[in-house]
Amino acid sequence: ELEAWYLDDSEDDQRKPHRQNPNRAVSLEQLKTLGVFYWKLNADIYDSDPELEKIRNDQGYSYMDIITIQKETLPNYEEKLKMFFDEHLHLDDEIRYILDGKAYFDIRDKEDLWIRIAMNKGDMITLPAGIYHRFTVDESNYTKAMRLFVGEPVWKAHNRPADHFEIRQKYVASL
Ligand code: KMT
Ligand code: NI
Repeated sequence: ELEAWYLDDSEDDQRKPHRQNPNRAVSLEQLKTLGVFYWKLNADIYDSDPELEKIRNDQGYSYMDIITIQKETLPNYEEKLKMFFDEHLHLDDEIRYILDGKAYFDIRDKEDLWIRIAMNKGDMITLPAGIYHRFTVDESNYTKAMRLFVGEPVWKAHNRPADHFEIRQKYVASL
């Protein structure tokens, strides 16, 4: 299952787990209260997976592409990683399905504390529009992810502070 925990406050390499000692685990139930949803799928058959098809139909995830995040294949790798790790929000849900490798999504909880979500092969997640978050690869430096979107994708990230957006206020009110 999905594992999540509260981050420590060290400035050390973002790719490290940054668990507190002792670890402060966060459950799927807690993530749900923040509007984060999760599915576990068989990434070996993503090309022809009826379960994925059903989710895409039910949720209206009409758009999809695949991004491979590794130094050798992603143009401007370092720059992009830096951008992904800047705290930001989007005006739409961020939907990601890990097809291979690993990654971390960090999200803010209701008290504005960082929660780290460890994503492994087969993990699919939705971050709600308006939630502050960031992304990083882990120490394996490799992840292949499907990006899904309702309709035409809008990748624009609004770095914090972005509290004036209506979607942000709507999200905060939903908590
Ligand atoms: C984002 O907006 O945080 C991202 O697109 C993260 C990288 S995609 C796996
Ligand atoms: Ni994002």
